[in-house]
Amino acid sequence: MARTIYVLNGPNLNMLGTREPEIYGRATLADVEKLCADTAAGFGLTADCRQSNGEGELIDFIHDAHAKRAAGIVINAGGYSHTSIALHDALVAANIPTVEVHISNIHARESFRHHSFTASAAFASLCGFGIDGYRLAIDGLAARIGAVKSGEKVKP
Ligand code: CA2
Repeated sequence: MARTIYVLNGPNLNMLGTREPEIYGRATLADVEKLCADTAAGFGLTADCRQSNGEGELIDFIHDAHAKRAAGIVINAGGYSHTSIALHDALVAANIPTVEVHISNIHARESFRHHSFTASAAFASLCGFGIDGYRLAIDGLAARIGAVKSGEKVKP
C-alpha cells in the first residue's frame, strides 16, 4: 500500500492566485495540490492535501496524520506559523517527519513574519521558492523517509 504524506495548508492559502501575485505568484491552491500529488506519486507516495482557515482544524489534521501513521507532513501554516504554539505542540506530539514551507521569503518581509513556531517542530524549512518549495519539500521528505523515485535503484 502506498505510504501517505499529509500536505497541510493554513489560513488564506485557499486564496492563492487571486491576489498579491507579486508575493505569492499566480498558481492556485489546486495547482499546488496537483504539484504535490504528482511529486509524491513519483516516489510511490500518496499526498493527502488539506487546507483550513481554522487553527483547531489544522491541529485535527495533524492528529489524524498521527492516527493514520502518515509517513510525513509538509505544512504551510500561513499566518499561524508566526503565532501558534498549539500547532507547534501538535507537530511535536505527532512525531512525524515534517517539512515547513513558505511560498514567500518570510525573512525578507515584515519582522513579525521572521519567527515561525512551527519551524522548530520540523526537520527542515523552506521559504522563498514560490510554490516550487512544495516540490522541494517532498523531495527532501522522501529522502528523509527513504522513499525512492519510481524506476530508481536503491544505492547499496
Ligand atoms: O509565504 C507563505 O507561504 C506564507 O505562509 C503565506 C501566509 C503568510 O501569512 C505567511 O507569513 C507566509 C499568508 C497566506 C496568504 O495567502 C494569500 C495568497 C493570495 C491571496 C491572498 C492570500
